[in-house]
Amino acid sequence: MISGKNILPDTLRLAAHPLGKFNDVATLPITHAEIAFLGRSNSGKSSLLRALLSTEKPPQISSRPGSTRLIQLYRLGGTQTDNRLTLADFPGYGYAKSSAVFRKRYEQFLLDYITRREHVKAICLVMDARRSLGDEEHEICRIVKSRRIPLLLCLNKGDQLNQAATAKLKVAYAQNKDFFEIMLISATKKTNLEFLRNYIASLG
Ligand SMILES: Nc1nc2c(ncn2[C@@H]2O[C@H](COP(=O)(O)OP(=O)(O)O)[C@@H](O)[C@H]2O)c(=O)[nH]1
Ligand SMILES: [Mg+2]
Repeated sequence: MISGKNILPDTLRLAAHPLGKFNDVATLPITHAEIAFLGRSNSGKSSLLRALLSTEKPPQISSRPGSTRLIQLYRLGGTQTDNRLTLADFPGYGYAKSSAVFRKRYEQFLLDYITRREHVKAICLVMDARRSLGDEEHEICRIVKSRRIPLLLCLNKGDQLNQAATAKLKVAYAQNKDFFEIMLISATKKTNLEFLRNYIASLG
């Protein structure tokens, strides 16, 4: 697991152009290469993208779980036509108030995305570091593995863990082989984002 207190300076944020918000996989524009940010609602996906990207319409952060239900796309580089990596901010799953219909729809959405989009280069799973991997996360691991694309785990809100909890977490994930890389980060404090930033930059 990659952990540490290094803060990503704002000057290193990646320039990105917002491509818009989309309802479902079928309406997404064709892209050249893509990385998607998935995770439970409120885990900090949008905060993470805000910390990594410099863009005129940054993803909205909400303390109210389940408020973003659309896929929001960003293209690296200054303009819409740059033939570079696209980052997809996904809506979250698993919040208590969501209807069964929406949960079902989300599951389909994720499956569609992971199985149909040919140019997905990597998936980044964002999880509150205080939670453990649950059924949804194991399901995501299974689906992503079947496509043989790298799955990165961002354990977010690391700023909320004390030393003892951090040490425990490292032990808990030491033997885990499900992920290409595991990072203990804080999206709001912008700590330990260097690996992910460089990884994204390397994809295009
Ligand atoms: N303490 C702490 N709170 C965070 C962090 N990242 C996100 N949050 C908070 O978690 C809530 C949900 O964040 P958001 O990015 O909207 O999550 P999303 O639903 O996964 O997109 C907001 O209140 C954020 O301020 C973090 O690294 N540390
Ligand atoms: Mg969000």
